[in-house]
This record gives sequence, structure tokens and C-alpha cells, in this order.
Amino acid sequence: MKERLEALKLEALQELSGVQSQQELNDLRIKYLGKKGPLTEVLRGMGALSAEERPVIGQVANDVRAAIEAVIEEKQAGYQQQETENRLRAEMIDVTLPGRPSQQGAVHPLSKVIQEIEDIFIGMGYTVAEGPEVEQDYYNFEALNLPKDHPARDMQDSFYITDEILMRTQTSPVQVRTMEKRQGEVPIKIICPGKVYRRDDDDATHSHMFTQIEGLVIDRNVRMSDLKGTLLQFVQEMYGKETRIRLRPSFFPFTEPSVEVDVSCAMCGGVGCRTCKQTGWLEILGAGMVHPRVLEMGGYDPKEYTGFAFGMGVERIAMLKYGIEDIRHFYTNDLRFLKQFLHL
Ligand code: 2NM
Repeated sequence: MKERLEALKLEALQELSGVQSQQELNDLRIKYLGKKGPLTEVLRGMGALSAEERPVIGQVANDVRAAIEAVIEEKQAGYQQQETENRLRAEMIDVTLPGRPSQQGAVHPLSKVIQEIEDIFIGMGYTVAEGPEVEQDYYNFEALNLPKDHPARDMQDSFYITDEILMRTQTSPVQVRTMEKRQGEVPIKIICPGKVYRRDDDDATHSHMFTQIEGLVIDRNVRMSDLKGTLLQFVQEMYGKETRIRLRPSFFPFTEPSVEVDVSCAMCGGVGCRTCKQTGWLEILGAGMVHPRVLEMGGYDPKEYTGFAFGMGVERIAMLKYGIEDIRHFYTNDLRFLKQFLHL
């Protein structure tokens, strides 16, 4: 039996010396050391041995097993190191190669102007309110004192989705919704930026979709002088400390009295130039004292509360500020246009 074991050892070591792959190594491990292998078989037959022989043969069998295991372990370690080296070589990167340039995005010029205007009003204690672009007829017209038969409500002028639903034509519905939500609480001091929609043929100065910012203040004792002071503060932060404003009487259904607000031309300081068509003034704001009926429909008693509101077109302000001649540039996303505002 001892001879059989020694022969087994020699055979195994012989075969192991010619092994070519990890798979072959694994097969040999199973062949010699596995449950159905010759070593296991020998050990199982030990019961038939005499008491003197058993420890001797047992010792030899263990030695043979250890010798075979040692060679397998050594070869296994070799394969593992080889594998590690192969992986490291395959994954090697050249850190001295120049990097790929990354594409840098930028904030759209319209978004920049919106943020600038928001910041000025936030500085005066306003909060920013937003609302849906698809709006109910009630919030867009009815609650703003534009009854069903009002000429400014011509179906031809708005994008209607159904009889009662349309694309908002102003951001004022957001202000009506805010009044409704606050349930008569004061003060309300909000600005509402966002896209608005009107059926119009697009040209250099008109777009069927554009951006508006409207403001609303409601409290006790809010007066026209508060409106004037607020708008003067706004334009002086926006265009410079020397900027002046001029109010002209106007009409809006939702304000009474209503005014158009001209701003002294920042290009020429008010002496007259191409931008202001030699007038020295630019028309950029509409405003007024909130109509008592609008306050009432919003849940505010017009005998107790008053308010002012104003609105401006963001594209027009941006066009005047940066000398942009065509409103369509804002929506075309031509990178040659957009890249001019990268460092604003
Ligand atoms: C403007 C001009 C004048 C305005 C009115 C309201 C509201 F909701 F309080 F009635 N919001 N915005 C308003 C007033 C807007 O835009 C040229």
C-alpha cells in the first residue's frame, strides 16, 4: 500500500509538471485529491489494515496529499499573479495624455436677465411666485376684470385649448391665484416671471411666446407714490443711479389708474440716439393701481386694501440692454448668438 501511495505521488507530480492552464490544474486537483480520487480511496481502505500498519500508512498518505497540495498551491499562486499582471497591463492608462476638452454649458441670456430682475426685487422684500402656463379662462381674464365680451379677449388673440382653457396671455393669473391662496392676508409682495403666449405673427419685435415679469403689492395704504418709488429704485439698480422715469396715463382693464412707464435711455443718457429713436426715453413698463374689482374677486376688500401692479417684457429689456435686433434670436439657439453671452 505504501508503494501504491508513492507511485501515486510520482504520477501526480509528473502530470502536474506538464500542466498548461488553470483549467487543467483544477482538473488534476479533482482527479488526485477529489472525493472520487485514488487518495480518498486508499484512506477509505485503511480500516482493513492492522493496528500497527494504520498510523504508518496514514502518515504516508498525509505526506503524499501534502506534497501534491503544495505543488498545486504553488502553481495556483503563479496563475493568480499572472492574471493580476495581465489585468494591470490591460488597464494601464497614460496619465500624461492630454485630456478631452469638456463641453461647457452656460445660462441663457434671457435667464440671466430674469435672475437679475428677480434679485433686485428680492432685495426689496419680494418673493418669486410661479404658476401654470396652461390656464383657466377665469384666472387669465375673468378675475382680471376682462369679462366675456371684452375686446381684449378676442379668440383670435389667444391660444385656446378648449372653451375654458388657454395658454396664459400674461403672468397675472399667477397673482390672482396668489391672492386666492392668501385668503385676505397682507402684505402680498410678489413678482411672477414666466412664459406667456399670444397669437401673433413672429417678426423681429414680436413673438407668439415671450417672457414677462409682473409684480403685485397689496397692503393697507399702498399708494401711487409707492409704485413710483419702487419702479424708480428698480430701474436705477438695473440701468444705473442716474436713470429717471416718466409716467404717462394709459389704460389696462385690471388697473385704475393705469400708466405707461418710460425710462431714460441708458445708451445716450437721455439726449437722444438710435436706440431711443431720438426721444431720450424707452417704454419698458406698464403699471397701475390694482382695480377694486380685481381686489374684490381676489378676496380683498377694496375699502380696506389697495395695491399696485406692474408688468414688463423681458425680451425687450434684454434687447435694449445688449443691442439685440431680433427677438427670434432668443429661441433659435444658434450657438454663435448664445456664445456672445458666455461671460456676462
Ligand atoms: C401690467 C400692467 C399693469 C398687472 C395687474 C395685475 C393684477 F393681477 F394685480 F391685476 N398683475 N399685473 C399689470 C398691471 C400688468 O403689465 C404690462
